[in-house]
Amino acid sequence: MIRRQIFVVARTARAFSQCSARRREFLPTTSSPIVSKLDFFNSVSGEHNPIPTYRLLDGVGKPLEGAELPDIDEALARRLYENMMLLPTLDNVLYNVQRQGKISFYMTAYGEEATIVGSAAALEGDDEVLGQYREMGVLLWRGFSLDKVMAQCFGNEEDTSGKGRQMPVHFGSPEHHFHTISSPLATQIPQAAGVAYALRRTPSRRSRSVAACFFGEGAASEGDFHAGFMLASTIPSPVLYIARNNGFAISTPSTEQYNGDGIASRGPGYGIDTIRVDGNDILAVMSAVKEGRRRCLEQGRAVLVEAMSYRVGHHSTSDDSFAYRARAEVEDRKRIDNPINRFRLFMESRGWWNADAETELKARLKADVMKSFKRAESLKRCELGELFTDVYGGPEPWNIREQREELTGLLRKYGEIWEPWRNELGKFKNKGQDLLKERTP
Ligand SMILES: Cc1ncc(C[n+]2csc(CCOP(=O)(O)OP(=O)(O)O)c2C)c(N)n1
Ligand SMILES: [Mg+2]
Repeated sequence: MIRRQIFVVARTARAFSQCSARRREFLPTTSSPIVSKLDFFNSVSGEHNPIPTYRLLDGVGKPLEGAELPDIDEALARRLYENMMLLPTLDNVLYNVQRQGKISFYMTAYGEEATIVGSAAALEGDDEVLGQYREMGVLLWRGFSLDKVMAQCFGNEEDTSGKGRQMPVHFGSPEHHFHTISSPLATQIPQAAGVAYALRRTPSRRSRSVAACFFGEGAASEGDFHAGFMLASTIPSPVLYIARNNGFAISTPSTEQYNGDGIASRGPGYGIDTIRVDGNDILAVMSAVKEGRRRCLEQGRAVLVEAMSYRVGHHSTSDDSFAYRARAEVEDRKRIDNPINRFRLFMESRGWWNADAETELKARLKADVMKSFKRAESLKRCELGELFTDVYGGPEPWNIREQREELTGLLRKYGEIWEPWRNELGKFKNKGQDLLKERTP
């Protein structure tokens, strides 16, 4: 008996010594090689430390040596460029409109035009998009009209996103497969994992559609980021995460948001194929998102694209970024690495663009935006009673009924006699009569 035990111990010891010598044995639940060197690590692999940034065009729009450009002809290039140019045109007008007090709030996408339009162009029109709030360009790419943009921001009677019940820039459109933006950060990340799972479970969409989820590097500090990535990692589904790393979360620079190598370094921790891309290079963004999308569908798994850019504008109209960053830094970034200029130079080098085309485009976009703005300004808000419709599916629940009845009671009391209420009611279609007409319960 004792001899037998000695034999077992000896055999185990021999196995251990062999395995550290050969370094090819594994513990039962991993494929981790055994090593005898005490070695902590802080990167996923030496080869990718730090994680490289994929780029195709240099700062003056010239293809890098060996760069494989995506399939692009003059028509597509013009479409990309026009869509990028539309964003600052809209932003300039709507930012000023907010300053005049005509809309309550606004957020610009200055500096992120290539990230947004390049991603939009690489997706299919019916891929489900879950955005954060700077992704209006995806909707515009899909044909969401300027009138609809204005209607949402003004919250007027033509607002199909939310009947004027949402803050500006909280767009949504089932027709354009664009899920309504919600203010609480990062909620879209686990939701996207769920949407992608639903796509996989739907025979007509399986292997055909992905859920594309945009989020900022600041939002990635939320617990929901990890919850979402965990879901996507363990319940495989075609979700394409696009992290817009623009250097800031309101006033917090990205250097204070993480101690690792950006957001990309987190992908491999969740077993997710990952790439970091120059977000100011529209062709690189297109290629990365296209390939990311292909992998999502081929493997039925999540993919992460981290697009590096710089938030040129203030965070929103509620922010003054010069309180926490130098004006000169912003001006430099705008000049040195401007995504729109980079692509224009590329187009010019191909003979696809010139100064006349630029002048014509700027005038046309400005005129289109101003026309929509003036129209939106002249429209009324929805009927006041719309405040209470379709908040939930099905019949009106008791809590909504109570709130509607309370407002109706207050309108009866103050609607006509108190000037601020009278003025406010004048902005609604039918001046609140739809509620007043209702019988008192
Ligand atoms: C849960 C939650 N916390 C805080 C906020 C306030 N907030 C709105 S935007 C923002 C910064 C987000 O930064 P980032 O994700 O990098 O997006 P960016 O604005 O740079 O596009 C914060 C803190 C919020 N909306 N929701
Ligand atoms: Mg940010």
